Amino acid sequence: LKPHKICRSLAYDNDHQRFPIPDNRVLWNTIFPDYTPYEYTTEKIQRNPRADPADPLKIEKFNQLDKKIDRRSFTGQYYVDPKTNRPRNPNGRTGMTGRGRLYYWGPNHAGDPVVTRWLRDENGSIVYRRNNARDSLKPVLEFVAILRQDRKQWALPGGMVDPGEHISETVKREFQEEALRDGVDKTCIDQLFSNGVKLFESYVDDPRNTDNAWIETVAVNFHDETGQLTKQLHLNAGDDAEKVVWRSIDRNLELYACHKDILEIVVDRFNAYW
Ligand code: RP5
Ligand code: MG
Ligand code: MG
Repeated sequence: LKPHKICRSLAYDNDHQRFPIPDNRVLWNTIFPDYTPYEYTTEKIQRNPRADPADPLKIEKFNQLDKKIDRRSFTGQYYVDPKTNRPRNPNGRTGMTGRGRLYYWGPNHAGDPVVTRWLRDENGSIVYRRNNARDSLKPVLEFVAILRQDRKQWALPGGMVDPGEHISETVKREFQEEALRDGVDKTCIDQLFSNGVKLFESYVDDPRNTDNAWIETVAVNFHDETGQLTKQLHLNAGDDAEKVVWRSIDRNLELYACHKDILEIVVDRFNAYW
């Protein structure tokens, strides 16, 4: 695990400040006697019947599949405080306790669809680029990106796994909600989403993470080799997406959370330009 950084940046929902943590005090096994994190769970989460109860002592199945809620972590067994029954963020301190805006104590599972095709010129030929004269020319990939309403950052059109939902359903549903606003050619989308390749499953350095609640994601790649399938897609931003576009992939992208790391994996998969 890379040490998290984004979920230590101070402001949470503008007026809630995390306790500042120096880089060498992030891990739980470093001593930090002055550490007094800010406790925060939004009112909305506290009132939401689909979110976890306010008191984690009511939850018996951390680190297990709890009916329809998967409380297991990709990082392995996480620590749960025996007194409070609060799970502890496996990646270290965040300066905030409680759940912030997250539904569940412990891991909150998400899915990220990485829909790709080759970047083509007006004639339909694949575009090749190189970073410098010594590199070989490599084909350029593009992916479907959304502009997140909450942070005004470009991102993958991902979302949280619904209770009981399989990840393959999550990525397809979220893509339709955020990138197609549900109005689509169904056969085209079914075909595109019929063979996904898992790229990554991991803890995410998401700005909403706290010491007791965090996001983990599975990123799945759906690649349209000929570009014929995605030609028929009418991108249309919906739900928490403000815009949706095809964006070419390279090392200069600046994306939400760990989404750039995910794209680097897809670039490796196709030996594409970066
Ligand atoms: C990120 O938050 C995940 O990688 C996923 O893209 C997203 C899920 O949250 P919402 O889009 O539902 O807010 O950490
Ligand atoms: Mg969504
Ligand atoms: Mg989303």
